[in-house]
Amino acid sequence: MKTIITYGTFDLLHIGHINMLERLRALGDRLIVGVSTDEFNSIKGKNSLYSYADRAKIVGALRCVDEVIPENDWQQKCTDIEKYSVDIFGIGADWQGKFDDLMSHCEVVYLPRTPSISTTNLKKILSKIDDTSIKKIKQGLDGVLDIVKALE
Ligand code: C2G
Repeated sequence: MKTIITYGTFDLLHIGHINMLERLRALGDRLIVGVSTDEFNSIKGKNSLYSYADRAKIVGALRCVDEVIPENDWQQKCTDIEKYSVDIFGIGADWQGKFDDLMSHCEVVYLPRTPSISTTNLKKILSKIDDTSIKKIKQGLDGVLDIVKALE
């Protein structure tokens, strides 16, 4: 039984997250995911749209995920690796080298990220749909409706 562990915020779950988790799961038999709590996210300078409870539930619902635990701080990785008898710690290459200190506890792998998708970009796109844009969209749709009515 080969156990893999990874950590992340996993807010607005997208294909990049899914690809990473599936690739990590394929390295062994059990994947444990530490989902960052809301308190830890503020320490990380991140403000997630979904609460910890929702993000943990969403990640836990994935077939490739066997167990979800809360990520409360940077230090817990060493104890988690011992506690869950972890063989491989894995994370995206955006953290390249940052967790090499864990190599004394288990194998450490950095996997390439999925290009051109991120929660930050999704949030930017979603935030663009402001009132002005909605008004413009409505005007456009009203115009189309007028044409359709004129054709009747
Ligand atoms: N990821 C990816 N491709 C993307 C976006 C994210 O492969 N396009 C991967 C990241 O590299 C990471 C995982 O998905 O391995 C989760 O990413 P985040 O939710 O952004 O997690 P992060 O805030 O980096 O938290 O202690 C470690 C931290 O908790 C990591």
